[in-house]
Amino acid sequence: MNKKPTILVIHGPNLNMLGRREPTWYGSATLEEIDAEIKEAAQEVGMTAETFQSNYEGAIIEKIHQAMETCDGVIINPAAYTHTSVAIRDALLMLDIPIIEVHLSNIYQRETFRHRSFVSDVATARVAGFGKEGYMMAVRALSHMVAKKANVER
Ligand code: CA2
Repeated sequence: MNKKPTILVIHGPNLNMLGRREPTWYGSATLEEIDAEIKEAAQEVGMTAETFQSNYEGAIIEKIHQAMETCDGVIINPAAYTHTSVAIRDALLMLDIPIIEVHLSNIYQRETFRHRSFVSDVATARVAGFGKEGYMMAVRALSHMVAKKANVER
């Protein structure tokens, strides 16, 4: 029997504080609640989701390296590293699986420094401004992308 596709969901710095501060931009759900919803959404479309959060750039990069061997797709909210990290961009460039960039807030309604993303042109697609629903949308979109890729490779 074929193994279920596995996706990795990466949350960048400070997202472990969700639900505790700044609900106007980021909503009131905690990261634990969002992760539980992501896993449920993945199950519903026949995939397994692993979730990971780190406040450290190097830890995120190492997780992306691991995904090269183990995952069929990646969802990433690089948080503030979106706007600064060439290193995370370079790590994502090594992947040949679909990547979806997610932001809780609409970064274009915010300060100009948030408008630049080092990840967007490396990602397959981007979701921004839908709050935590953006992750669920990304999971469903990724399931279509993964299925399409599997058909092509067969
Ligand atoms: O909208 C998003 O998802 C962001 O990636 C969130 C980042 C921000 O730097 C990006 O520009 C847009 C910030 C995450 C900070 O998370 C917090 C969570 C709770 C309380 C305070 C910050």
